[in-house]
Amino acid sequence: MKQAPLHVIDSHTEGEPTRVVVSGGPDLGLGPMAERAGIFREQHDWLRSAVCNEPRGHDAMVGALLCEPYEPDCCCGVIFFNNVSTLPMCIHGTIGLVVSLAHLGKITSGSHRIDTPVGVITADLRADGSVEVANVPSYRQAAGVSLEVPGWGTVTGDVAWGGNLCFLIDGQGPAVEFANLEALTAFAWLVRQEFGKQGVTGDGGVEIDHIEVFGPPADPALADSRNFVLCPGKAYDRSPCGTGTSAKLACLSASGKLRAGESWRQAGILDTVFACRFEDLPDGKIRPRVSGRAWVNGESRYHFHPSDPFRYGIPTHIQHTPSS
Ligand code: PYC
Repeated sequence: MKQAPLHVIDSHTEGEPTRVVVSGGPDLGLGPMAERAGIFREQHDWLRSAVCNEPRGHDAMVGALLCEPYEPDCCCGVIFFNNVSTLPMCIHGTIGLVVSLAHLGKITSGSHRIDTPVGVITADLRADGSVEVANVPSYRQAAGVSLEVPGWGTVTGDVAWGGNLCFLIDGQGPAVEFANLEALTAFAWLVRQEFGKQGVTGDGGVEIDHIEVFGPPADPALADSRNFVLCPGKAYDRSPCGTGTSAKLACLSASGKLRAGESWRQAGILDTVFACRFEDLPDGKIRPRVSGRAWVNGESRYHFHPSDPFRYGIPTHIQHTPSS
């Protein structure tokens, strides 16, 4: 059967790209978003690879498949994915999705509920174009987890859920500076591999696949902290990573360093900033609110010529075991 062209909108959120698949995607049924994400992973991985891998994409690309929602009162559903698999959640991608939907005239300023595989989130598109996302409940799963990392000795950090499962390291590893991108990537990848080798996972066997390294901000007047975040496909997040920042807020809350309603400005490695706060939830978790800006910067139709050997992308060499 001939594959229909895909219509995609490109944007970047504080530097990190999002590619929204607006139409032409596969029929995943009308079940809950987690079920549809499973069908997408198992039966339609070609779309993920066609959108995120070369020659159309690159390792940092995050895709967002626009779907009909399952949950009532949502404006849409979404499945996020990257160069290696699906992502349970993506905040920079949500900000990119909202700005893309506004660009298409599908939504206007105001509050919008969005259905995702890990729960309903709310995105507020403000008059100034910025977007605040109220994320899924986030929490610290473990504090002071240590592991031996070759060449670095004992590395200690916290494990926290912010829509993706993150390991947060503060003050160890290479200095968090743009000039150290390669060293930071090598360090974070070693940490990630060590978790794999030692079989250390989060609650329910979920893979710890976002590694974050924190350091002081370039300018304390503009941010409270600067991070480097290595995503599951070995690409660093160009933005401050919204799920990683949600995990950070959960750790700050758990250690009593930040209280509900207080502001946290998280800079990423490009010194772009997410402005954040959180609410306490009755079960001890928090609801992070992360705001940032995105810009639409492209729009395409993808064609799939049967003679093109790379119409479904060049498979990545990065090894990854999807856990959700
Ligand atoms: O902003 O949550 C995020 C994110 C996850 C992976 C890349 N960006």
